[in-house]
Amino acid sequence: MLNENFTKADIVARYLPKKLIAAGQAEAFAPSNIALCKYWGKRQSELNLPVNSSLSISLAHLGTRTQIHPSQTGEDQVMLNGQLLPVESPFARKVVSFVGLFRRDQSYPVIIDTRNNIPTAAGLASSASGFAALTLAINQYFQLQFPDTVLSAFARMGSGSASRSIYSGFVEWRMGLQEDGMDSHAFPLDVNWPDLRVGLVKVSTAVKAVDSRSGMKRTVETASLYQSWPAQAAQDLEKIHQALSDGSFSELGAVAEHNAMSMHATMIASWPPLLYWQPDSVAAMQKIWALREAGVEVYFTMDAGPNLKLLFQEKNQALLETEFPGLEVVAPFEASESGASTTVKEPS
Ligand code: 2P0
Repeated sequence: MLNENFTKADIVARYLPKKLIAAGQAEAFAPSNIALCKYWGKRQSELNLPVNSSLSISLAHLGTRTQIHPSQTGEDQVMLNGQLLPVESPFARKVVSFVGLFRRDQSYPVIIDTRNNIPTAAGLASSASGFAALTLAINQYFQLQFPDTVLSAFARMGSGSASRSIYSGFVEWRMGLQEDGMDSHAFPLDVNWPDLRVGLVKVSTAVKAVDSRSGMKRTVETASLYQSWPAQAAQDLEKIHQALSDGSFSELGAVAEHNAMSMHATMIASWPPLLYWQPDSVAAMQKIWALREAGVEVYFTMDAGPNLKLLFQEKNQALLETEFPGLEVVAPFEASESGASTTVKEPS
Protein backbone atom coordinates (compact mmCIF):
# COMPACT_ATOMS: atom_id res chain seq x y z
CA MET A 1 0.00 0.00 0.00
CA LEU A 2 1.26 3.46 -0.86
CA ASN A 3 2.44 5.44 2.12
CA GLU A 4 0.30 8.59 2.31
CA ASN A 5 3.41 10.74 2.30
CA PHE A 6 4.28 9.46 -1.12
CA THR A 7 1.70 10.92 -3.43
CA LYS A 8 3.16 12.48 -6.56
CA ALA A 9 2.22 15.97 -5.37
CA ASP A 10 3.92 15.54 -2.00
CA ILE A 11 7.10 14.23 -3.58
CA VAL A 12 7.31 17.09 -6.10
CA ALA A 13 6.49 19.62 -3.34
CA ARG A 14 9.66 18.66 -1.48
CA TYR A 15 11.70 20.05 -4.38
CA LEU A 16 9.78 23.25 -5.06
CA PRO A 17 10.48 26.79 -3.88
CA LYS A 18 7.67 28.36 -1.83
CA LYS A 19 6.90 30.89 -4.53
CA LEU A 20 7.17 30.07 -8.19
CA ILE A 21 8.41 32.66 -10.64
CA ALA A 22 7.26 32.17 -14.21
CA ALA A 23 9.44 32.92 -17.23
CA GLY A 24 7.78 34.71 -20.16
CA GLN A 25 7.60 31.47 -22.06
CA ALA A 26 9.49 28.21 -22.37
CA GLU A 27 10.10 25.61 -25.04
CA ALA A 28 11.54 22.11 -24.77
CA PHE A 29 12.10 19.12 -27.02
CA ALA A 30 12.38 15.47 -25.96
CA PRO A 31 12.95 12.46 -28.20
CA SER A 32 10.84 9.36 -28.40
CA ASN A 33 12.61 6.17 -27.29
CA ILE A 34 12.53 2.47 -28.09
CA ALA A 35 13.37 0.01 -25.29
CA LEU A 36 15.90 -2.73 -26.06
CA CYS A 37 15.34 -4.17 -22.59
CA LYS A 38 11.68 -3.50 -21.81
CA TYR A 39 9.85 -1.97 -18.87
CA TRP A 40 6.91 -4.28 -18.21
CA GLY A 41 5.20 -4.34 -14.82
CA LYS A 42 4.93 -1.87 -11.97
CA ARG A 43 5.72 -2.49 -8.35
CA GLN A 44 3.85 0.72 -7.46
CA SER A 45 1.36 2.22 -9.87
CA GLU A 46 0.76 5.78 -8.57
CA LEU A 47 4.43 6.67 -9.11
CA ASN A 48 5.05 4.31 -12.07
CA LEU A 49 7.78 2.45 -10.19
CA PRO A 50 8.89 -0.49 -12.33
CA VAL A 51 9.48 -4.12 -11.43
CA ASN A 52 12.66 -4.12 -13.53
CA SER A 53 15.31 -1.77 -14.90
CA SER A 54 15.19 -1.06 -18.64
CA LEU A 55 17.41 0.28 -21.40
CA SER A 56 16.47 2.22 -24.53
CA ILE A 57 17.70 4.12 -27.54
CA SER A 58 16.36 7.64 -28.08
CA LEU A 59 15.14 8.56 -31.55
CA ALA A 60 17.16 11.74 -32.14
CA HIS A 61 14.94 14.38 -33.78
CA LEU A 62 11.71 12.31 -33.58
CA GLY A 63 9.75 13.33 -30.54
CA THR A 64 7.74 16.09 -28.93
CA ARG A 65 8.23 19.84 -28.76
CA THR A 66 6.29 21.61 -26.03
CA GLN A 67 5.88 25.32 -25.44
CA ILE A 68 4.38 26.97 -22.37
CA HIS A 69 3.00 30.51 -22.53
CA PRO A 70 1.01 32.52 -20.02
CA SER A 71 -2.71 32.36 -20.76
CA GLN A 72 -4.32 35.78 -21.13
CA THR A 73 -7.82 34.37 -20.66
CA GLY A 74 -7.10 33.22 -17.13
CA GLU A 75 -7.91 29.61 -18.12
CA ASP A 76 -5.51 26.79 -18.94
CA GLN A 77 -5.49 25.79 -22.59
CA VAL A 78 -3.98 22.67 -24.12
CA MET A 79 -3.07 22.43 -27.80
CA LEU A 80 -2.01 19.24 -29.54
CA ASN A 81 -0.47 19.44 -33.00
CA GLY A 82 -1.95 22.90 -33.54
CA GLN A 83 -5.47 22.10 -32.33
CA LEU A 84 -7.04 23.47 -29.18
CA LEU A 85 -8.40 20.54 -27.16
CA PRO A 86 -11.60 20.56 -25.10
CA VAL A 87 -10.60 21.00 -21.44
CA GLU A 88 -12.37 17.77 -20.57
CA SER A 89 -10.47 15.64 -23.10
CA PRO A 90 -8.34 12.94 -21.44
CA PHE A 91 -5.14 14.37 -22.92
CA ALA A 92 -5.85 17.93 -21.71
CA ARG A 93 -6.78 16.69 -18.24
CA LYS A 94 -3.60 14.63 -17.94
CA VAL A 95 -1.43 17.56 -19.04
CA VAL A 96 -3.12 20.10 -16.74
CA SER A 97 -3.02 17.72 -13.80
CA PHE A 98 0.72 17.16 -14.36
CA VAL A 99 1.34 20.94 -14.48
CA GLY A 100 -0.68 21.16 -11.25
CA LEU A 101 1.87 18.99 -9.44
CA PHE A 102 4.29 21.90 -9.83
CA ARG A 103 1.95 24.90 -9.81
CA ARG A 104 -0.20 23.68 -6.92
CA ASP A 105 -2.50 26.48 -5.72
CA GLN A 106 -0.56 29.32 -7.33
CA SER A 107 -2.39 31.16 -10.04
CA TYR A 108 -0.44 30.76 -13.25
CA PRO A 109 -2.87 29.93 -16.05
CA VAL A 110 -0.94 28.63 -19.03
CA ILE A 111 -1.20 27.62 -22.64
CA ILE A 112 0.53 24.28 -23.24
CA ASP A 113 1.28 23.86 -26.91
CA THR A 114 2.57 20.37 -27.70
CA ARG A 115 3.58 19.04 -31.11
CA ASN A 116 4.74 15.57 -32.07
CA ASN A 117 6.90 15.19 -35.15
CA ILE A 118 6.72 11.41 -34.93
CA PRO A 119 5.16 10.37 -38.22
CA THR A 120 1.68 9.17 -37.34
CA ALA A 121 2.28 6.51 -39.97
CA ALA A 122 4.94 4.99 -37.73
CA GLY A 123 2.34 4.21 -35.10
CA LEU A 124 4.66 5.18 -32.26
CA ALA A 125 3.31 6.10 -28.86
CA SER A 126 4.14 9.64 -27.83
CA SER A 127 3.58 9.53 -24.08
CA ALA A 128 7.32 9.06 -23.39
CA SER A 129 8.50 12.08 -25.37
CA GLY A 130 5.33 13.98 -24.39
CA PHE A 131 5.82 13.79 -20.63
CA ALA A 132 9.59 14.30 -20.94
CA ALA A 133 9.13 17.47 -23.03
CA LEU A 134 6.40 18.71 -20.67
CA THR A 135 8.63 18.14 -17.62
CA LEU A 136 11.52 20.00 -19.29
CA ALA A 137 9.24 22.86 -20.33
CA ILE A 138 7.79 23.16 -16.80
CA ASN A 139 11.33 23.19 -15.38
CA GLN A 140 12.15 26.11 -17.67
CA TYR A 141 8.87 27.97 -17.33
CA PHE A 142 8.99 28.04 -13.53
CA GLN A 143 12.80 28.45 -13.53
CA LEU A 144 13.25 25.42 -11.30
CA GLN A 145 16.70 24.30 -12.50
CA PHE A 146 16.27 20.72 -11.39
CA PRO A 147 19.11 18.31 -12.23
CA ASP A 148 18.42 15.85 -15.07
CA THR A 149 18.03 12.92 -12.68
CA VAL A 150 15.23 14.72 -10.81
CA LEU A 151 13.60 15.71 -14.12
CA SER A 152 13.79 12.07 -15.19
CA ALA A 153 12.11 10.90 -11.95
CA PHE A 154 9.37 13.54 -12.34
CA ALA A 155 8.81 12.63 -16.02
CA ARG A 156 8.47 8.98 -14.86
CA MET A 157 5.50 10.02 -12.71
CA GLY A 158 3.74 11.12 -15.93
CA SER A 159 4.60 7.96 -17.85
CA GLY A 160 7.22 5.37 -16.93
CA SER A 161 9.04 5.37 -20.25
CA ALA A 162 9.23 9.21 -20.19
CA SER A 163 12.04 8.88 -17.62
CA ARG A 164 14.27 7.66 -20.50
CA SER A 165 13.24 10.39 -22.96
CA ILE A 166 15.03 13.06 -20.92
CA TYR A 167 18.27 11.91 -22.58
CA SER A 168 19.55 11.09 -26.06
CA GLY A 169 21.50 8.00 -27.19
CA PHE A 170 21.47 4.80 -25.14
CA VAL A 171 19.70 5.35 -21.82
CA GLU A 172 19.24 3.13 -18.79
CA TRP A 173 16.38 3.52 -16.31
CA ARG A 174 17.39 1.96 -13.00
CA MET A 175 14.37 0.65 -11.16
CA GLY A 176 15.52 2.04 -7.79
CA LEU A 177 14.57 0.83 -4.33
CA GLN A 178 13.32 3.86 -2.41
CA GLU A 179 9.67 4.06 -1.48
CA ASP A 180 9.37 7.62 -2.81
CA GLY A 181 10.90 6.47 -6.11
CA MET A 182 13.40 9.31 -6.35
CA ASP A 183 16.15 6.79 -7.12
CA SER A 184 14.03 5.40 -9.98
CA HIS A 185 15.29 7.56 -12.82
CA ALA A 186 17.24 7.20 -16.03
CA PHE A 187 20.76 8.22 -16.99
CA PRO A 188 22.58 8.34 -20.32
CA LEU A 189 25.21 5.76 -21.29
CA ASP A 190 28.48 7.02 -22.69
CA VAL A 191 28.34 4.96 -25.89
CA ASN A 192 28.26 6.20 -29.47
CA TRP A 193 27.16 3.95 -32.33
CA PRO A 194 26.97 6.18 -35.40
CA ASP A 195 26.09 3.33 -37.79
CA LEU A 196 23.12 2.08 -35.73
CA ARG A 197 19.76 2.46 -37.45
CA VAL A 198 16.22 1.99 -36.14
CA GLY A 199 13.56 1.28 -38.76
CA LEU A 200 9.88 1.78 -38.02
CA VAL A 201 7.61 -0.74 -39.74
CA LYS A 202 3.98 0.30 -39.74
CA VAL A 203 1.51 -2.53 -39.40
CA SER A 204 -1.40 -0.53 -37.99
CA THR A 205 -1.94 2.88 -36.41
CA ALA A 206 -5.29 2.00 -34.87
CA VAL A 207 -5.56 2.89 -31.16
CA LYS A 208 -4.71 -0.23 -29.18
CA ALA A 209 -7.52 -2.03 -27.39
CA VAL A 210 -5.59 -2.39 -24.12
CA ASP A 211 -3.26 0.43 -23.08
CA SER A 212 0.15 -0.28 -21.55
CA ARG A 213 -0.91 0.57 -18.00
CA SER A 214 -3.81 -1.91 -18.06
CA GLY A 215 -1.77 -4.46 -20.02
CA MET A 216 1.01 -4.43 -17.43
CA LYS A 217 -1.49 -4.78 -14.59
CA ARG A 218 -3.22 -7.69 -16.25
CA THR A 219 0.09 -9.45 -16.93
CA VAL A 220 1.40 -9.01 -13.39
CA GLU A 221 -1.90 -10.19 -11.89
CA THR A 222 -2.75 -13.13 -14.15
CA ALA A 223 0.31 -14.52 -15.97
CA SER A 224 2.24 -17.04 -13.92
CA LEU A 225 4.88 -16.84 -16.67
CA TYR A 226 5.51 -13.25 -15.50
CA GLN A 227 7.36 -14.66 -12.48
CA SER A 228 10.32 -15.38 -14.74
CA TRP A 229 10.35 -11.87 -16.25
CA PRO A 230 12.30 -9.86 -13.61
CA ALA A 231 15.25 -12.29 -13.69
CA GLN A 232 15.27 -12.42 -17.49
CA ALA A 233 15.13 -8.62 -17.75
CA ALA A 234 18.05 -8.29 -15.31
CA GLN A 235 20.06 -10.80 -17.33
CA ASP A 236 19.24 -9.13 -20.63
CA LEU A 237 20.28 -5.77 -19.24
CA GLU A 238 23.68 -7.24 -18.34
CA LYS A 239 24.01 -8.78 -21.81
CA ILE A 240 23.20 -5.46 -23.48
CA HIS A 241 25.85 -3.72 -21.39
CA GLN A 242 28.29 -6.39 -22.51
CA ALA A 243 27.28 -5.98 -26.17
CA LEU A 244 27.72 -2.21 -25.89
CA SER A 245 31.16 -2.53 -24.34
CA ASP A 246 32.20 -5.17 -26.92
CA GLY A 247 30.75 -3.08 -29.76
CA SER A 248 28.81 -6.17 -30.83
CA PHE A 249 25.78 -5.25 -32.92
CA SER A 250 24.84 -8.93 -33.36
CA GLU A 251 24.66 -9.48 -29.62
CA LEU A 252 22.75 -6.23 -29.05
CA GLY A 253 20.16 -7.11 -31.73
CA ALA A 254 19.76 -10.71 -30.59
CA VAL A 255 19.26 -9.78 -26.93
CA ALA A 256 16.81 -7.00 -27.80
CA GLU A 257 14.70 -9.30 -29.98
CA HIS A 258 14.74 -12.08 -27.40
CA ASN A 259 13.78 -9.63 -24.66
CA ALA A 260 10.83 -8.30 -26.68
CA MET A 261 9.58 -11.80 -27.51
CA SER A 262 9.87 -12.82 -23.86
CA MET A 263 7.85 -9.79 -22.79
CA HIS A 264 5.19 -10.67 -25.39
CA ALA A 265 5.17 -14.25 -24.10
CA THR A 266 4.17 -12.95 -20.65
CA MET A 267 1.42 -10.85 -22.27
CA ILE A 268 0.09 -13.83 -24.22
CA ALA A 269 0.11 -15.90 -21.01
CA SER A 270 -2.21 -13.36 -19.32
CA TRP A 271 -5.93 -13.85 -18.92
CA PRO A 272 -7.81 -12.71 -20.91
CA PRO A 273 -4.88 -13.09 -23.33
CA LEU A 274 -3.09 -9.98 -24.49
CA LEU A 275 -1.95 -10.41 -28.06
CA TYR A 276 -0.86 -7.12 -29.59
CA TRP A 277 0.24 -8.75 -32.85
CA GLN A 278 -1.68 -8.77 -36.10
CA PRO A 279 -1.15 -11.18 -39.00
CA ASP A 280 1.09 -8.60 -40.72
CA SER A 281 3.23 -8.36 -37.55
CA VAL A 282 3.93 -12.08 -37.78
CA ALA A 283 4.57 -11.84 -41.53
CA ALA A 284 7.16 -9.11 -40.85
CA MET A 285 8.82 -11.26 -38.15
CA GLN A 286 9.08 -14.17 -40.57
CA LYS A 287 10.56 -11.93 -43.22
CA ILE A 288 13.20 -10.74 -40.74
CA TRP A 289 14.08 -14.30 -39.75
CA ALA A 290 14.38 -15.26 -43.44
CA LEU A 291 16.64 -12.25 -44.08
CA ARG A 292 18.85 -13.31 -41.16
CA GLU A 293 19.01 -16.86 -42.54
CA ALA A 294 20.20 -15.28 -45.78
CA GLY A 295 22.96 -13.43 -43.92
CA VAL A 296 21.39 -9.96 -43.50
CA GLU A 297 21.86 -8.80 -39.93
CA VAL A 298 18.52 -7.34 -38.93
CA TYR A 299 16.67 -7.77 -35.64
CA PHE A 300 13.40 -6.40 -34.35
CA THR A 301 11.73 -5.25 -31.18
CA MET A 302 8.04 -4.60 -30.48
CA ASP A 303 6.12 -2.75 -27.79
CA ALA A 304 2.50 -2.91 -26.68
CA GLY A 305 1.23 -2.71 -30.24
CA PRO A 306 1.42 -4.43 -33.64
CA ASN A 307 4.28 -2.39 -35.17
CA LEU A 308 7.87 -3.57 -35.47
CA LYS A 309 11.01 -1.57 -34.88
CA LEU A 310 13.98 -2.93 -36.84
CA LEU A 311 17.54 -2.72 -35.60
CA PHE A 312 20.26 -2.77 -38.24
CA GLN A 313 23.46 -1.13 -39.40
CA GLU A 314 23.82 1.62 -41.99
CA LYS A 315 25.35 -0.78 -44.53
CA ASN A 316 22.00 -2.64 -44.79
CA GLN A 317 19.76 0.43 -44.96
CA ALA A 318 19.16 0.47 -48.74
CA LEU A 319 18.36 -3.24 -48.81
CA LEU A 320 15.92 -3.00 -45.91
CA GLU A 321 14.21 0.04 -47.42
CA THR A 322 13.52 -2.14 -50.46
CA GLU A 323 12.34 -5.11 -48.38
CA PHE A 324 10.07 -2.96 -46.19
CA PRO A 325 8.52 -0.25 -48.39
CA GLY A 326 7.62 2.81 -46.33
CA LEU A 327 10.25 2.00 -43.68
CA GLU A 328 10.93 5.13 -41.59
CA VAL A 329 14.64 5.08 -40.75
CA VAL A 330 16.16 6.92 -37.79
CA ALA A 331 19.88 7.37 -37.16
CA PRO A 332 19.92 7.81 -33.36
CA PHE A 333 23.45 9.22 -33.28
CA GLU A 334 23.32 11.46 -36.33
CA ALA A 335 24.48 15.00 -35.68
CA SER A 336 21.31 17.06 -35.64
CA GLU A 337 18.91 18.56 -33.19
CA SER A 338 19.07 15.36 -31.17
CA GLY A 339 18.34 14.73 -27.54
CA ALA A 340 16.40 16.70 -25.04
CA SER A 341 16.97 20.42 -25.19
CA THR A 342 15.38 23.49 -23.77
CA THR A 343 15.37 27.19 -24.34
CA VAL A 344 13.92 29.89 -22.16
CA LYS A 345 12.77 33.24 -23.41
CA GLU A 346 12.72 36.20 -21.10
CA PRO A 347 9.42 38.01 -20.61
CA SER A 348 8.99 40.55 -23.41
C1 2P0 B 1 8.96 0.13 -22.72
N1 2P0 B 1 6.47 0.01 -22.82
O1 2P0 B 1 9.94 -0.18 -22.02
C2 2P0 B 1 7.70 -0.68 -22.56
C3 2P0 B 1 7.69 -1.88 -23.47
C4 2P0 B 1 5.60 -0.75 -23.67
C5 2P0 B 1 6.25 -2.06 -23.86
O2 2P0 B 1 6.99 1.72 -21.52
O3 2P0 B 1 1.82 3.24 -17.52
O4 2P0 B 1 3.46 4.37 -21.57
O5 2P0 B 1 2.66 5.39 -18.49
O6 2P0 B 1 4.18 3.95 -17.12
O7 2P0 B 1 5.57 4.10 -20.19
C6 2P0 B 1 4.84 1.78 -22.41
O8 2P0 B 1 4.38 2.09 -21.16
O9 2P0 B 1 3.39 3.15 -19.35
C7 2P0 B 1 6.18 1.16 -22.22
P1 2P0 B 1 3.00 3.98 -18.06
P2 2P0 B 1 4.25 3.56 -20.59
O10 2P0 B 1 9.04 1.04 -23.57
